[in-house]
Amino acid sequence: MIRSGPPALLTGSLSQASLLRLYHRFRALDRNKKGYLSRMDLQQIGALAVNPLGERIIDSFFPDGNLRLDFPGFVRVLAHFRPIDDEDPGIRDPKEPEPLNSRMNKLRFAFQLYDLDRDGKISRHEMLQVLRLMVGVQVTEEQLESIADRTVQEADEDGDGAVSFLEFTKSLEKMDIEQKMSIRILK
Ligand SMILES: [Ca+2]
Ligand SMILES: [Ca+2]
Repeated sequence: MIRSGPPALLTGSLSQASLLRLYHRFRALDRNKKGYLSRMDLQQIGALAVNPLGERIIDSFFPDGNLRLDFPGFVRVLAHFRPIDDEDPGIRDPKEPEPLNSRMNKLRFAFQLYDLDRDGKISRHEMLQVLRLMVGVQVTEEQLESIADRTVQEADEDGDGAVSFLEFTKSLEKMDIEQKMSIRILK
């Protein structure tokens, strides 16, 4: 018997076809056919395994200490990583919510990977923790600390010693965040 498509849910701007592909991906990752994904299931995703922030990104699939990721949750988080459609004319109904893969939402998502205690600011300590994940072992702790200091100082416009979301967006303005946050999770 052939099981039909994914359960009905609010899909935003996702097409039926990409939703179906996501559903197949979800079922393939669900190794024991549990009906949900665990952390271990997500750790099989190659793009996450090689991403220095992979574990942190996996955390974002499991808000509030949940251990189970259902299909709607999977779609919601993955939407952040979808490349922005080049053909998107950029004109949309203002009543429509902003698409999850918009630049602003990608920035917000990136920001919360740094902001561990969720106080709305990236402290020097939080910056240091992310850098530690991202750079190789050949860098000494002292070098890391000075990189963290410099990164925070460069972004910190109001001089409170931490990076607010606004400061974060400004310092990344020239970076191609869309490119960097578009992780191929679909094969
Ligand atoms: Ca913080
Ligand atoms: Ca600041």
